[in-house]
Amino acid sequence: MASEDNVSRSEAVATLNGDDSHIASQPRKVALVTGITGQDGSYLTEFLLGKGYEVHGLIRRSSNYNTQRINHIYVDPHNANKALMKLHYADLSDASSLRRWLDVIKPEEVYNLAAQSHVAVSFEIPDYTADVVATGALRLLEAVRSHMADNGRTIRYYQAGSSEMFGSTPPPQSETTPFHPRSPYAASKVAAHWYTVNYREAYGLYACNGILFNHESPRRGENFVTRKITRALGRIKVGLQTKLFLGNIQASRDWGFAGDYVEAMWLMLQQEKPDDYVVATEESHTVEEFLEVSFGYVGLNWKDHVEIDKRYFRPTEVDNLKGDASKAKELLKWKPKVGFEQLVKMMVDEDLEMAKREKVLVDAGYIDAQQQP
Ligand code: NDP
Ligand code: GDR
Repeated sequence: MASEDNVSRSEAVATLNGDDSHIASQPRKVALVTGITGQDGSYLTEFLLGKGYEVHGLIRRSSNYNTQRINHIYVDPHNANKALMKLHYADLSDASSLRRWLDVIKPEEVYNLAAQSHVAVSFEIPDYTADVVATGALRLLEAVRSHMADNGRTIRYYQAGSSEMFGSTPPPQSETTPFHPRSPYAASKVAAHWYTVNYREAYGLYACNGILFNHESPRRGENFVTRKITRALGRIKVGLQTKLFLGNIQASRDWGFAGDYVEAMWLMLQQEKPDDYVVATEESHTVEEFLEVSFGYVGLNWKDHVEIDKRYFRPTEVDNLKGDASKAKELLKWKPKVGFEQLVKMMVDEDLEMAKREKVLVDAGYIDAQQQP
């Protein structure tokens, strides 16, 4: 059986030095997070640790370490009092692993963030995407249901839903807007959404769908458009790259900051009754506007560097997403703190620093200057 000992890598990670003895003396809530190694998983874990939780993350086996986003909060489990984030091998395609870890960990809250989350890639691997995103959510819901029934326990469940589910339905999109998914990814998220509603209605499970609009950060995966732009921009600025190839830059998205959005996930599980909520900034910008703000911030003109490449166009596109988050604002008392320009600048600043470090290594001959990350 896999255990956290298998994934303890004290030599590769920093330790937390803060004195948390005041928290350690209180009973801790226990959360289980799938997708903990992803963008949202890392922010949610930081948030929950800050609230005094013990956080267990399910990670999947990969041939290279995949814990870069959480290394800074990892503590060697031999340091038992301070190791409040624990990692276990599991996979959303492996039902037995999900049930086993629920039985061992006995969490109060489960956050299902794991997914093959790239829309364009879902057209390339539709079967796998459906297995992980749709059936994976069903496997986890069923594991939660059966664990609760067998152990007389209750668990609160969060499902990471997406604005992609609205697809071609025009904005503004709210909880009552009909879904019209435009990719295998989006159709799979619609299935996961309704599985979650069904488990709530059929078994009385406290289960919530967060319908989150795009949220970004310096930890965003490098092949999503915002990070692809800011990574390339940093490299262009320091002379490691000249061109950036993009697809449809007329698409509009409602972009918020991931750090703000994980708080909404947690708030959904703290209410009296389970429900579904849209989480969005209620402001929409095209990819072109993102280019203008980001390149303009460092004194460059995006038109000198960007080329349109047909391979980044999708068979069906989602043209315009803009959320109506009034329900979350009213009932969860949630609102975004970081605005569009601040988000863009935060990402550019971080990626410029990364590019400068990269340049030092390239100049010293330690790494090659790849044209495009
Ligand atoms: P990421 O792509 O950054 O992270 C996805 C996570 O899922 C990673 O930890 C990944 O592991 C894990 N994962 C992938 N496949 C499996 C599997 N078969 N079994 C177990 N774990 C798996 O996504 P985000 O953090 O951006 O998003 C979190 C969730 O929210 C996703 O479900 C996404 O679809 C959804 N969402 C995201 C939005 C956004 O704008 N970011 C908006 C709306 C919804 P590994 O590190 O090994 O790849
Ligand atoms: P999205 O994010 O599909 O909205 O899904 P992404 O950043 O991939 O695309 C946003 C828009 O930009 C256009 N685009 C490009 N996209 C990428 N990735 N690469 C390019 O070169 C490029 N050029 C233009 C796209 O066509 C699209 O219109 C994200 C994911 O996080 C999902 O998991 C999540 O559910 C939704 O956001 C909400």
